[in-house]
Amino acid sequence: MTFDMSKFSLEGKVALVTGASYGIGFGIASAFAAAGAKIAFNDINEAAVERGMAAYKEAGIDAKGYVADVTDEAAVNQLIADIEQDFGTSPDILVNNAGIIKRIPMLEMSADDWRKVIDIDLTGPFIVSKAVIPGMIKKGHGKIINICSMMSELGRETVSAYAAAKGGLKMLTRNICSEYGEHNIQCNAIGPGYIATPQTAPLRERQPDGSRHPFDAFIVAKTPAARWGTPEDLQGPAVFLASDASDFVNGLVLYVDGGILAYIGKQPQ
Ligand code: NAP
Ligand code: GCO
Repeated sequence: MTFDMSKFSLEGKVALVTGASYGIGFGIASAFAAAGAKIAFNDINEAAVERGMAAYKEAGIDAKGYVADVTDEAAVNQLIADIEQDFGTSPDILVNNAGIIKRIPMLEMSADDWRKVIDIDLTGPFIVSKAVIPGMIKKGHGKIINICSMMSELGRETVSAYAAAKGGLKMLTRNICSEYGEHNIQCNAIGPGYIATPQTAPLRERQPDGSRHPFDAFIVAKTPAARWGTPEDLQGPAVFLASDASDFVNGLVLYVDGGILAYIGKQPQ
């Protein structure tokens, strides 16, 4: 029995990565391009899309950017129609990456702030998945990758809305798997650990005395790899889940966390 390495190729595929002007989404889209995929991405405003286009161009990637808020169903349906127009086909691969976090103690969090996080981090992936699945059914194949989190498994102070959304996104992943697996659509998730991006920059800021942020030191002590992750750490797992090599993998949350979820943490010295 031989193994055809071309199963890891994304040649001829169209990938939509949401919120991918920078950060984890940009890293994943860049890996997909290297694996042969054509790249579409969206962001919430023209300025962000332009910044993203410049970054892809600098990386030698011919990506197309679109303005669309993932919580706006009409805008998302127009996004998919525009992609079909521009690429000649609907997305074969969707990465629901766009997301926000609000770090507020629950008793101080307004219902509006709660709703905004849930709307972007959970309802957004529902809306975008609903828009791309019909095209995947027509094609007879599709790959959906939801970007979950360690907070799909664990809570911590100040991130109640985010953890609830990412826990829900884990179950949405399993439900899309259950409902559309018979159409050869695989819906999986990546659960990044703590990754150095703008979203976590406040947790890594140097203190006024120049020392490391206490949370920075805490995460490094809690992670067997003894470091923060980078978007590059997520590229190989994302290409695997977007490729034919994972056609019998469905409903999985693949944690890419340096081992943090497996580790009780280093004894304080
Ligand atoms: P990031 O640096 O904050 O980037 C988030 C991206 O999503 C930005 O491009 C942002 O655009 C976009 N976005 C926000 N709201 C949007 C909306 N309504 N519609 C369309 N785009 C929207 O975050 P990141 O660290 O790269 O994280 C990306 C994903 O990974 C998120 O889902 C996050 O929850 C998840 N994650 C991150 C970590 C980590 O440690 N960094 C770990 C686990 C999971 P604007 O800049 O224009 O707002
Ligand atoms: C936080 C962090 C985390 C990471 C990530 C961990 O405030 O605890 O932002 O939520 O972003 O989700 O997997």
